[in-house]
Amino acid sequence: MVKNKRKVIITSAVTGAIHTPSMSKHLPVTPDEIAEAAIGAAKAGAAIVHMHARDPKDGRPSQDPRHFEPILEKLKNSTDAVINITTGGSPHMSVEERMIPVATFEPELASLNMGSMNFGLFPMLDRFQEFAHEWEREALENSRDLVFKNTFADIEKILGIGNANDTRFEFECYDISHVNNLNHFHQRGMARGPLFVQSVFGLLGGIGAHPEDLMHMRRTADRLLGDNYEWSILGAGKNQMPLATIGAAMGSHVRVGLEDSLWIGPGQLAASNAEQVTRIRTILEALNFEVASPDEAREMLSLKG
Ligand code: KMH
Ligand code: ZN
Repeated sequence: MVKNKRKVIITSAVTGAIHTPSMSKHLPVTPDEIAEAAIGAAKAGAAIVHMHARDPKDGRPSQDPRHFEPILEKLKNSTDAVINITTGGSPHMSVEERMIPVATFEPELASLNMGSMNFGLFPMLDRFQEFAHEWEREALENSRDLVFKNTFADIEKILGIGNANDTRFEFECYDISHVNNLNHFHQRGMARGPLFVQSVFGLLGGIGAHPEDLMHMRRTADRLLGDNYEWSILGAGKNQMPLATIGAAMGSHVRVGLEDSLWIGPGQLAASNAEQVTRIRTILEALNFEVASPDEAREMLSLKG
């Protein structure tokens, strides 16, 4: 008897707000580039595309709906991938600014950061020194004194918008306490299952990226959330492929993309988001998993479609 293979959801986070244009010529910046990158990732096997926008003038992260609109328009006409819009924006923005695109476009899925943390981007100054725009260096320098603020009130506000519009969430947990916070909102009926838990490893200010960290996150989520969650893994930088592989072998979904890592190998920039999706897809298929389609992801996560 042939057994069904487990379906794994690949998310591609195509541009984000952490990396800056001078770090990689492959980082999509204009609406056209961002849309094309997401379409390429979806063609390569990503069921979900996690979207940020940038100001095409200088590549600065932007939550202005006018910067999202052409991207979303193009995506709707070219792919049925699930669109996941950020509420994280950039850690330098206020929560009010960060919520605007999700309130405006009412997507199927949105990110939600489950706690406050330090967000240390300054170590990237060791690797990158040449910047075309002064804001890039400033963003890295200023991160020495940066708190990524996600208070309980902030989380409640964002949950309120999502629940009013039937937008579900990718709950981003950068540390163990964030899983506790998610459990709190789940117990109160504000975070609705199946919970899509994105465990984030290897950011300075969050949990580390050792397999023991991953095990601890998994055990905590199992203990607190039981059968109510779908688990996904995101490793920052060089941790991207190794942690996605370990997580997938243990039953997780995976997230890749230039938002989380600019690399495809040591010292080798990824040429595109699609390249990272293809790499993880090859690994997943070698592990005898199947890649979930967008509709399969919708069903697993109970999205509105
Ligand atoms: N850059 C990721 C580690 C968000 O968009 O809400 C976090 C992120 C935040 O994806
Ligand atoms: Zn993001």
